[in-house]
Amino acid sequence: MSDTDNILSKVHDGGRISPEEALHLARSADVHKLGRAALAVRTRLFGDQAFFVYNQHLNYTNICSNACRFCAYSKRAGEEGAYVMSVDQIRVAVKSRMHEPIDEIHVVGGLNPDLPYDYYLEMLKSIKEIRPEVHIKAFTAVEIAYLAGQYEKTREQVLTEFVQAGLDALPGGGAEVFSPQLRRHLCPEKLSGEEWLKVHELAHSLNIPTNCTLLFGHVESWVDRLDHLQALRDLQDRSSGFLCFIPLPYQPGRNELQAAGPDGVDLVKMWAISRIFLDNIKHIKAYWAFCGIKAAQLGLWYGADDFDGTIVEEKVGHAAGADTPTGLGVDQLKHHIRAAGMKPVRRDSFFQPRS
Ligand code: V47
Ligand code: SF4
Repeated sequence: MSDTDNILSKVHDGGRISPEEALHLARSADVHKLGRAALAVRTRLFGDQAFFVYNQHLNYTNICSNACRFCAYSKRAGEEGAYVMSVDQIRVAVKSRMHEPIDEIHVVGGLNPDLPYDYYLEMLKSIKEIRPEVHIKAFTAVEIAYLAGQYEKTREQVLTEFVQAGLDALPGGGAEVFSPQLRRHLCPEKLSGEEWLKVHELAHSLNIPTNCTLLFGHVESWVDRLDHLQALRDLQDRSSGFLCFIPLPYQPGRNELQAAGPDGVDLVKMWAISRIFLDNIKHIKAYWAFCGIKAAQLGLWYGADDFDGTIVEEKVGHAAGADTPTGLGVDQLKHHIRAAGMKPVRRDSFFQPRS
C-alpha cells in the first residue's frame, strides 16, 4: 500500500493521524480519496443528517481600534460608514423578528473604545428579556480579552458577568491563523494565537462552549494550517469545549491583503482534512455565507455536517465582497440541504436537535 493509502486506512479504522500524516494527505492525496475518507467519518458520526440553525446576526459596531489587513468591515470613529447600534436599536432589531422562531442570536463587533462596559451587559440582558428562549452566542475571544484590558477586569470576571447577563456561548472568530509570523503580517495588533487559545480554555473551564475557526486561502501554507489545527485539537483534548470548527475562506474584496482566496479544490480539501484531522471536534461547518451555497452543498460530501443558518444579515464577509445572499429563509436552507442529498436537521447553538 502507498503511504497515502496507509494513512487513509488508519482514518477508516477510526484512528488519529499525526500532523505530518495530514500534511502528506493534503499535499499528495487525490481529492476523491480525501473526500471518501472524510465522508466515511462524517457518515459514521451523523449518517445523512446536515444541521442548520435558525439564527440572527447582530453586528453592534464596526468601529475597531485594530486594523487587520484582511478586514473590510472595520472603520475608524468618524469615518464614513462607521456605526454603533445603541441598546435601543438592538432591542428594535431583536423585536423586528419576534414572528420568527429564532433559536440563536450571534453577536460580534469591533473593538470600540467608546462603548462603556455596561453597554455589553445591557445588550445581553435586553436580548434575553425580549427573547428568553434564544441562545446568545456572542463576542470573540478578541473582544473578551479587549474588554478585560479596557475595563481592568480579569477575563474570568468578564466571562462570568456576561454569562450572568445572558451569554451562552462564544463564537469562533478572531483565531485567524495562529502562526506568530503570519499574524505580524496579517493582524499585528490582534490578540496572539496563544492568548486566543487561553481565552477559549478559560471559557471551557467555566462551562461556556465555544466554536473555533481558521481563516484560510490567503498567504498561509498547509504547514501553517496544520499547526493551527493541531493547536485546536490539543486544546480540545484538554478541555472538550469546542462545539464546531469553521474553516473561513478568505474573501478578497476591499481589503489591503493581496491574495485571491481559496479555489474550489482547496475549499473541499480543507473541509476533508479538517474532518479527518480534528477527530475530537464533533462538528465541521460549511459556512455558506462565505463559500457560497453550491460549494457548501459539496462541503456536506467532503466532511462538513453543519450548514450554519438563516443569518440575516451577514456583514463581515459581505464587506469583503462575499458574493452570496446576506441571509436565507428556513425553507430555502432546507431545500439546499435536501438538494445536496442530505437530511436537514434544525439544531440550537449547542447542536441539540429542535423540532
Ligand atoms: O473573526 C474578517 C473573519 C470572522 C475576512 O462561531 C474574514 O459559529 C474572510 O468568525 N475574509 C468572523 N473572513 C466570522 C466568524 C464566524 C462566522 C460564522 C459563524 C461563526 C461561529 C463564526 O470573519 C473574523 C475574521 O476571522 N474575516 N475578514 C475576510 N476578508
Ligand atoms: Fe477589528 Fe475584527 Fe476587523 Fe480585525 S477582523 S479589524 S479585530 S473587526
